[in-house]
Parts: sequence; structure tokens; C-alpha cells
Amino acid sequence: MNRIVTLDEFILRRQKDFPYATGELTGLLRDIGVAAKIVNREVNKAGLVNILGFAGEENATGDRVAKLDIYANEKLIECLSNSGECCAIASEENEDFVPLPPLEGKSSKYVVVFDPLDGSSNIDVNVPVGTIFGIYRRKSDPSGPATLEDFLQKGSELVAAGYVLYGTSTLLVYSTGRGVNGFTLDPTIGEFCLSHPDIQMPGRGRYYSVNQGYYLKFDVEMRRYIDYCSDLNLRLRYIGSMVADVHRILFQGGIFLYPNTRKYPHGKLRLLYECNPLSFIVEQAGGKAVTCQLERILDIEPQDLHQRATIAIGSAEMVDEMVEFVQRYSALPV
Ligand code: P6P
Repeated sequence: MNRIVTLDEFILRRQKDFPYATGELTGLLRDIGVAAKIVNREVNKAGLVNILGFAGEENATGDRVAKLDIYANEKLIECLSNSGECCAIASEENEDFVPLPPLEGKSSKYVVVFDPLDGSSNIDVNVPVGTIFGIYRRKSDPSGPATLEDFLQKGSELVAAGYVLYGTSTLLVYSTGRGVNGFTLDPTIGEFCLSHPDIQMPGRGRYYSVNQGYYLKFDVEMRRYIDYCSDLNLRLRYIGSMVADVHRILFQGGIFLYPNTRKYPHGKLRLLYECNPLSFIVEQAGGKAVTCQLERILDIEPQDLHQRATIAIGSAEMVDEMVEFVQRYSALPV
């Protein structure tokens, strides 16, 4: 039987891989692991306590907020304040970034972006949801407050990114830019244990993931590509929870698409805390992630905390094929 390697042990052991190996990032990743355990506890019993349903308000980007969204957001902020390594956070649930109280005598080097509970509209029907996070080194003076520029960094500047999938089991997947590793929560010991070392995304897969209901609203080149996937007898799988949909193709290969529509002319998914962290992970695992206008997601210069992006993310060969369809059928010069 393989020896159990906990998330904490793994992070400490890999700390030497990280150029700034002075322990700050280690502390930050451990804070996120603690928050994930706390959120998991509530997600797993959401049906038993008065935490289902919607809180009767909208978040920064106009989406209805589930009670568990608010709970997860509060817990992440609380846990990220513990080690003093994070000076501010930007969350889907907050209009502006949120400075965190500095710890006595500590100048924190990082900021964290996160979607506390992605896909939360699925909670009430017991469909997997997830937390998505990304970690940047701040650009502002460590002795001063965080600034917006600390957050408006390209995805390629991420020092770490990951997600937690609250599904049939609870899985934390992360990367610090040297490969991707997955950890499954063992509830009997309350630890995330290494379960999927060195994840490599297959070059192609049997799945495509898109909201087929919007087919007639997509541009012609996306419809042609979706027809191609169907002609190849690929299997359509779409949960409506980006973390779960992308997780499947990370492990089994495939492509996830959220193109522009009339309702979302720039795409629906948010660049900073959905597209960038998941694209960082997918690229680290050998996959690709581009906008439906063919720009590499991680190269986009963010202009706003909550800006949206179109996305095609998944197996490298399949993303390349999608690019060819856009180039061949697009009415726009690409
Ligand atoms: P649609 C969940 O609300 C989310 O932000 C992503 O997790 C998911 O992929 C997408 O929106 C689903 O959007 O328009 O297909 O319901």
C-alpha cells in the first residue's frame, strides 16, 4: 500500500521547487486547503441546514447569490487572513478587491483571486460545484496597501492556481507551475491526500462540453466546430459547473467551450477567477486554452476584476482543430 502523502507534506516537500521558497506560498496553499475542508463540510450537508437556496441578492456581476456562495466567500477570506501571506483578495462575490488585515510585523507578498463556489446554482440539486483560485505576487510596494494593478495581471503571471471539486469525493487540484497534482480529501483523517500525482491531459478525448441549448446563438464557425464534434461521435457532457466540466476533460481528454452569444457578447465566464486559473492548470497538464477569437487566455491583459472572456479549453489537438474551424469559417478577419 502506498504511503499517505498529505497536501501539507507535499507542499513542504515541493517548496524547494519554488524560486521564492521562503515558506510564504506554502502558508498560503495550506490556508486554502483549510478553507476547502471547511467549505466541503457545509457543502456536504447543505440539504440539512438552512444554507440552501438563494440569499435574495445579486453579486458583483449580477448573478443571484446562493447562501453557500456567501458562506464559502467568508470562509476563504477568513482562512486567507490566517498566515498573513495574502494582502488582499478579489472574489466573484465582491465588487472591489478586499484588503486583508496585515499580521504584526509581516509584509505579505501575494494576492489571491477566487470564485468561492463556482456553479453554485447547482447546489440545490446536488450537482458538483467547485472553488477556483489563483495566486499572484503583488506588484505594489509590500510596505503599502494592495492596488488594483496587483490583480490586473495576465494569467501567465500566476505563481499558483487550482480548484477544489466538491463531488462524489472532494478533490483539490493545484499547480505552482511545475506540473499538476490532485489530492483527495480523506474525511476519516481530515486530510487532503495525494491521489493523482503529475496529471497529464490526453492529447484528445471523447468528450465535448458546451451548452447545446445556445447552438443557434453561436457564431457560424463555432456551430461548424460543434457539428464536427458531433460527426466524430464525441460524447456531449455539460454539467453547468465549469470546474466539474473542465475537471472531466483534464482527466479524460476533450474540450470545453463557452463561446460568445448575443446575451454574452464577450463570453459569460470571468477571466480572473474562472478562465485564468483553470487555463493555467490545463496548460501545465499539457492542454491549451484560447478565446473563441483565438487569443491565448493566459496572455490577455485584464482591464477589470470581473471582465468576461470566451473560452475553448482542453486537449491540445482538439483546441488546435477548433482554431482551424474558426480560421476557416469565421466571417471576421482572424
Ligand atoms: P450556462 C456557473 O454559473 C457558470 O459560471 C460556470 O460554472 C458554468 O460553466 C456556466 O456558468 C454555465 O452557464 O449559461 O450554460 O448556464
